[in-house]
Amino acid sequence: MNFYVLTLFPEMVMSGLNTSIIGKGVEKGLLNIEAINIRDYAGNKYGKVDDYPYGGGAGMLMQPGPVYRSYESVVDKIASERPTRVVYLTPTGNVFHQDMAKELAQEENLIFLCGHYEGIDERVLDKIVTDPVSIGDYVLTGGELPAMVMIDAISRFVPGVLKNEVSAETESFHENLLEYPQYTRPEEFMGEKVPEVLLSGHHGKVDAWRREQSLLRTAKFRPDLLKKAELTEKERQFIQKSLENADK
Ligand code: 6GU
Repeated sequence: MNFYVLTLFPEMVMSGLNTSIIGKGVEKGLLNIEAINIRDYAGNKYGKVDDYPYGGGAGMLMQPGPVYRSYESVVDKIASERPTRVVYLTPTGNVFHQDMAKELAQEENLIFLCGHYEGIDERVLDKIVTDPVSIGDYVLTGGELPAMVMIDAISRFVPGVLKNEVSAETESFHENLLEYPQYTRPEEFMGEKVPEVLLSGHHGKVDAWRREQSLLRTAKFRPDLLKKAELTEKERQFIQKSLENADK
């Protein structure tokens, strides 16, 4: 899968994605990440890419020309029949989530556009952006970190990137339930023992305990997710009972 990031800070994007599992994915040739410096398409000898907003107001805006030319350079390079989706990182976009990561991972090529200053001239956004995306309700100084967050989450769904393929699915947001707690050695840490059932070697009991823990955690920390989760009647009753006991 190819990721093309249009940015004023290419080193930031590249240095953040060359380590750990994503870096391995690049080494293995499963992922290709390229940062394109919008400033290289400034079209003037000063590398100036921003200007004052018409109508006044605080700060500077990125001009449409350099953004469009950097985009064109990528489109020419991809030379695909199919139009390539362009993700614009903006706090006013649709909020990113796991299903969106999974869906975007089906694409062969993705372009990310990172804004800076107070934003980007609307006309170029209208021309090229297909997917405006936010990573949550807070404001960041630029789109680079959100682009890196998205590339990480999407890459986990590219076959071969994760060692253990099942873990792309059986993780924190699978089936809209939070992940159960996990333990490794030592058996006792600062007086706290690993739950007995995990040492029992009884897989059926371990699975049942983990499922219960997922249900309890989700009910406690993310009750909003439970509405979307597929639960048996028995499981719904189990949650109801445990919530009643917690109130006492
Ligand atoms: Cl995608 N960009 C910026 N600048 N701030 C954000 C964001 C994106 N998502 C949340 N805050």
